[in-house]
Amino acid sequence: MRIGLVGKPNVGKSTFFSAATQSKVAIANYPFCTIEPNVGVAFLPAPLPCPCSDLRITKEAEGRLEPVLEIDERKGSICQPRTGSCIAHKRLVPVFMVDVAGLVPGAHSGRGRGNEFLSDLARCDALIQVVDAAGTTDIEGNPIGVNEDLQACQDSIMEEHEFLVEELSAWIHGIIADGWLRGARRTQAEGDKGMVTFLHEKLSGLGATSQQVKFALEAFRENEDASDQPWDWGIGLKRALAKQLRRAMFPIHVAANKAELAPGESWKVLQSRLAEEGAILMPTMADAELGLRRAATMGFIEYGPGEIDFEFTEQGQQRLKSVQIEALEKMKVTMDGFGGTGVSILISRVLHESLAHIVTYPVQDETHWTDGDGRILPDALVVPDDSTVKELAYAVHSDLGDGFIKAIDGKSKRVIGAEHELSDGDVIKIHAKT
Ligand SMILES: Nc1nc2c(ncn2[C@@H]2O[C@H](COP(=O)(O)OP(=O)(O)OP(=O)(O)O)[C@@H](O)[C@H]2O)c(=O)[nH]1
Ligand SMILES: [Mg+2]
Repeated sequence: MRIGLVGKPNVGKSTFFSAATQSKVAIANYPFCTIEPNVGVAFLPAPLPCPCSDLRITKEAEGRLEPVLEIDERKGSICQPRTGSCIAHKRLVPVFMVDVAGLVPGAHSGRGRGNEFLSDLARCDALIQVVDAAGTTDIEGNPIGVNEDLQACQDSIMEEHEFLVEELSAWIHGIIADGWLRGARRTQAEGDKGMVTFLHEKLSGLGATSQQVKFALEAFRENEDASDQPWDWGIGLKRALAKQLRRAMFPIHVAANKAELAPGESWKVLQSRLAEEGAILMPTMADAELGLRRAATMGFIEYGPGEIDFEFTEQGQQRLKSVQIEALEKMKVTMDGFGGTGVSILISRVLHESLAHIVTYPVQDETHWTDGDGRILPDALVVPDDSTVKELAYAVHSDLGDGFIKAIDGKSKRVIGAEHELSDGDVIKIHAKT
């Protein structure tokens, strides 16, 4: 799964990215600080317990493992994740994040980083738009100080969101309008089925699936009076189609960032409008999240992603300066008001509520659930919930997909075929020609 962070310049995209992925990137209070996209991995808890809990039960029953001890730091987990971690069978799984350059009006026609920016977003399963909830920047990202006027903040958030939606639609429109006549004529014998094929071909480079295209065309048909033949459609209809394609291909959720500076709940209006479309908006404080994660890494506080509070460690109490402690104490109060910094919770909600997905565990040995080196359940892969075994094979490695012979379900030990649909928490051994 891949989530793109978008928005106008200087709103906190890189800060959000850095906090979520624990990677160092350039952050500064001026527009276009980021030019080349940053790609990183955020680790989120899997919805179901890690299969190492089943493995523990079996091993204990066979007398090969002692019951969990009080002092066990991993609280019973016995898997050996190559990336992420697992404590008390709560497995953290990878979700890819992309942080791109700021988007300015007219990007689809080449302004700012233009089309290149837009292609950085291709292949994202969902987008999180970071908006400036406190109106501290103009539409091009230049600092203008905190805006004390709630109405003005509310309006600027709406404007930011609408312009992103418009830019993405205009971009998609540009792609489908290119060669439209020829394409539309070519598919005329097949009706809408041919249209889906044509649009899918055009948009597959952006990661569109034929399912998404089909869905968009249906929504377009429901909303528009397009009784003419497609080659006669004017710009209005093509734009309306592009709008539906944008919705299907790039669902947009919103982080109302710098929330602690906002003069009130400036995001409420946009939040309720997005809720009607099934999109999520949460107030966030990316800067605070980044600071807390750093303090936790240095051992000054105890804080985990998504938690709504933190505690000072003994080392923190001894080594932090009093101004630092004061600042953190203040943050505690703010976090209490918002229910945390919002960063991890927003990503988790986007993953769980909007991207239908499951977590699967490929292994080499279906009996012991290990890889070639004896590591227990080394990998956890997040894949769409309708994925087949063969698609999983491709997700692991293209060679495994190309040479696919059969797979074995590690739980039931049954042989399963290429088209078998996977379930959440499956442990799978793939046999392939090498
Ligand atoms: N007050 C406040 N400031 C924040 C927050 N998040 C980020 N910032 C500040 O906003 C400024 C811009 O942050 P960046 O992360 O560089 O913004 P960006 O959107 O990546 O900017 P570009 O790469 O230029 O498009 C920096 O000064 C950050 O410290 C927040 O939650 N609250
Ligand atoms: Mg940036």
